[in-house]
Amino acid sequence: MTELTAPKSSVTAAQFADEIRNELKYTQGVTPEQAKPADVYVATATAVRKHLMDSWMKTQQDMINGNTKAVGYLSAEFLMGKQLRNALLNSGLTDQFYAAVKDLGFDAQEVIDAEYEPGLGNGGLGRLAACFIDSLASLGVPAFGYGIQYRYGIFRQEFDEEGRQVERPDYWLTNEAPWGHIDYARDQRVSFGGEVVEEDGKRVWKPAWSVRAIPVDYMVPGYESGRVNTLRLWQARSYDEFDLLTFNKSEYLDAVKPQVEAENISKILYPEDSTEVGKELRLEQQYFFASASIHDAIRVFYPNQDKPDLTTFPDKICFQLNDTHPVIGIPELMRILLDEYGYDWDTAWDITTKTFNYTCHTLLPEALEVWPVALISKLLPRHMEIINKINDQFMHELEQMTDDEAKVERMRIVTDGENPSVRMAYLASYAGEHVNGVAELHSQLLKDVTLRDFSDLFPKKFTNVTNGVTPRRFIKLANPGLSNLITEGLGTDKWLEDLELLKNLEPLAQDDEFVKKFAKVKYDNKVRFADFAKSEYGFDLDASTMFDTMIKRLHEYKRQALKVLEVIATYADIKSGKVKVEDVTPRTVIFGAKAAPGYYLAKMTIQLINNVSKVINNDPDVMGKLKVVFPWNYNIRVAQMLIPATELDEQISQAGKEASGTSNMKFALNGALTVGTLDGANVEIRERVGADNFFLFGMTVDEVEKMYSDGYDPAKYYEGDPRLKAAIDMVADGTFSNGDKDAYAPLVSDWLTKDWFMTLADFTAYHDIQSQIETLYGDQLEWNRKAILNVANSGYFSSDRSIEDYLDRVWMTGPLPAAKKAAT
Ligand code: NBX
Repeated sequence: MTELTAPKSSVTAAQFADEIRNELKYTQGVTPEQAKPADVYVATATAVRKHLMDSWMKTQQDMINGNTKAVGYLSAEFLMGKQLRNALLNSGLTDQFYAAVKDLGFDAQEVIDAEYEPGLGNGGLGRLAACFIDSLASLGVPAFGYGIQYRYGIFRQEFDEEGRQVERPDYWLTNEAPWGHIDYARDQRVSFGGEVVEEDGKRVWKPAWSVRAIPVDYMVPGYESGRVNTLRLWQARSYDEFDLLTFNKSEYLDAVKPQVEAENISKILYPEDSTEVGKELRLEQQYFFASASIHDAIRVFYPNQDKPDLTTFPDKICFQLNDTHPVIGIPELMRILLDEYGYDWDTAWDITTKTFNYTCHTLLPEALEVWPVALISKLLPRHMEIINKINDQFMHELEQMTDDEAKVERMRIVTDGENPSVRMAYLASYAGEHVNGVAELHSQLLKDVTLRDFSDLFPKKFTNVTNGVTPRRFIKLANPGLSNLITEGLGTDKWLEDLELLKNLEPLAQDDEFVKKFAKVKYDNKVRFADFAKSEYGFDLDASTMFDTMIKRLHEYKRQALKVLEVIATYADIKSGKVKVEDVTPRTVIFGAKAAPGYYLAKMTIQLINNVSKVINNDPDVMGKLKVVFPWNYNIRVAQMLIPATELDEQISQAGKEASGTSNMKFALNGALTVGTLDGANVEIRERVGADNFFLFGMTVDEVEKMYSDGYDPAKYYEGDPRLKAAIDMVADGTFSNGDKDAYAPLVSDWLTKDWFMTLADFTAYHDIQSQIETLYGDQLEWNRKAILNVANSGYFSSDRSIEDYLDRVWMTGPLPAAKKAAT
């Protein structure tokens, strides 16, 4: 595959080959003849890091010495994807790499494949964090990403004989991981448990146990910016000594956690998405990285100062809370200021409330984190005192602001009653300077529904920042064919830094020659994916069929069930002769999804899709017309292959449930057409690409709300649409379970009696729009024109734009003075 010329480093291919040889010798201890692709990978990564070193150090110096406020992006997840090609691209060494590796006698793809993908995130939220740190560096904004270096990332998904999801541990650190640098000298102590005692009129926390937080630093090179930021992921290690000196209580043995367990804190990423578990270890993780990161920021910005003036802290850095996971950082900063630095409450509160901002990523009430007071008291007793005091202060303020007692009661951060708990979203909404949702509709619903009381009382806090994706990884690296065509069409590759330039492609949608070239790129990407799917999964895909893709976490609200029921109904139509096989547009339906291990119905849906796939793919009656595949273990690498190959993108969640979505942006930018509901960022995508170039269907938020309040009866829809009835009956009668009628009974029963996300109510509209899709697909020139218009009008969805919006609306800061690219 040819790579487009990257911004050039002055290093020649021959020099780069020498550098790789050098690393092979001095870090790997092998000759080029002995080396394996994995050695060349490590040697290359090491060489690239050295190229970035000067820029990295300069960026840190400028940040500390300058007057530009930095951003600390606190996130429990950073779903980075593989680093090598991205680092080469951003450091301008892509061409040199391909030439050098060839010169050394290696296959570049094998070297790239030697990198194990770090899966340190669940889905959209974690990937967004990765896109944001790429954009921060590319814009030259001084920033840290702060998170956890989990030993095990998101589980590796397999399917068993019966099509069920099986979770396997993802031990991503089995081999050398050259991108992370462990910095033992900049460790932090993080303490837990114990008690709070009164000493000289002061509250003093006597923790029971501590862990050592050790930073692992990853360089985050900006594209063409000359800036290299830091992603600092904390690893938990035990201290050798037992620091239990302060103990005098009888519960000593209970309260003291053996130090050997300390390392569990960073052992595993919780594989949850939108269902809260409330596990103690998870709270430990959250506090662990929040505490270490805040202390680290103080260390960085006030080097060698015993008594720094922390009233200037909000001028040095602001922390963005990526959902509620790091919200425990709020009472932690209060504690640091009060107990470690001796500030009075009001000063500490003033500093804290100027430092934090909160992004909410959900609309599902069950996904808003709530921690039992009992648990926080046990693990972080001093923090619980501080949270109680914040709550008291808040209640007092509220009483001054409103006479509505019910409202004051509703807004409690610490709930009353038998099992009191702390609502982390409320704590963040009160203490945070700004609160934002992740798409227009989502931010509006936060204001109108989820956080309404807060937005009524503090309207200025609330804002929107629509999500975005990095065009470097998701167009340039993922889709070299389209990248070349865009550059050819625009006559420049500046679009990689200013994605709104894509707008200038619009006239080319009317140029048949260009449209044909575009169609060819898409076709080649389909062939590329088919080859990949063959070698990786053993699938036989036909690139002349429509590639229709649904990739996202498996969740009821996302409604994978709607897609699979439509597939089954189409299958039934063909089988029964209702639809002539020659009238069917040949389609390959591709699913990618992981389900949380404890999410019963989601896992059953995976099993159903797999077995529908087995039946349909082996039925000669539909051969060549309909195929369903479910590549297991969907991850960033698969996304980078599949998104460019997709023609139809499914974004079919129930309106009012998907906060934003970000794959919808990646698809539009890669020239897929979307079939979607008016949900999340779909609304804005449709506005921009034009209603004619987007397949809209289904109920709106208002219609959904009305239906909930009128009373929803899914059985009515089952009875009312014969295709839907036929599809559900097939699931119930054992067609997809070797005659076992009970296999999917819980799913069928849920559809017919509950169907909380109204899949059945939207089914008929979904089918109707699919018919329109088939008609348009018959006219390839028209289809591809619309696809080009999607690309041309999606420039807004660059994460660079999202970051600009955060700078203007939330962080009130900007780039460092332009860096000269450090000599490479
Ligand atoms: O965040 C996702 C939303 O569902 C998407 O609509 C949105 O586009 C994306 C970025 O804003 N949320 C998400 O991915 N959540 C999680 O992964 C998650 C992880 C752990 C957890 C709860 C949610 N405990």
